[in-house]
Amino acid sequence: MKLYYMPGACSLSPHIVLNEAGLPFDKVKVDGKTKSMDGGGDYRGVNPLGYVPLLELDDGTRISEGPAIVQYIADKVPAKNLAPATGTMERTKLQSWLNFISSEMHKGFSPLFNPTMPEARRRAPGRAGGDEGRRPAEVEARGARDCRTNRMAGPQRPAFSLWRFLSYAKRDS
Ligand SMILES: N[C@@H](CCC(=O)N[C@@H](CS)C(=O)NCC(=O)O)C(=O)O
Repeated sequence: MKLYYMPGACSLSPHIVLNEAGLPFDKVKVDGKTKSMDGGGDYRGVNPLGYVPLLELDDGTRISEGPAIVQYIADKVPAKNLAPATGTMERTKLQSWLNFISSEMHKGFSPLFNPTMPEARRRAPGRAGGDEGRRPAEVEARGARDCRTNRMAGPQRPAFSLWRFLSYAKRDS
């Protein structure tokens, strides 16, 4: 398997999961600006959308989208108990969190870190009727509840969603 990644990007999430899985993998560093790959070549030839992460299997199959990649890896090593079994409510809960983080957080908030975004746009109210302000506290409470009830986290079952969240705060190298 081969993981295409950019330092400081959300590709850290599958990077961590691959390490937790203990599966052998190669990694290819992609330059975020030029899209050139370490070792040569244009990454857009691998993923025409130009973004990471992307996992390439040994048979050449390419999987994009972080939530799909981390679940694929977890399902390769069920004995590691990295994710709840497919078809269970616990798995559905995990998918709910992964989707929330990808759509509401990642794509919702990352534009705010774009230095070229005009200040007025940055401060413009959203269309959620003022709900944005109270969402962080509500989400935090829900996360704590899910962790307490061991729906998706526990000593043997690190929370993917937490990994995914942390990938926005940490850096690969
Ligand atoms: N929907 C994709 C989004 C991936 C994504 O936005 N990756 C960012 C890094 S965090 C990226 O590669 N950005 C460079 C670009 O879009 O050109 C996923 O969830 O995996």
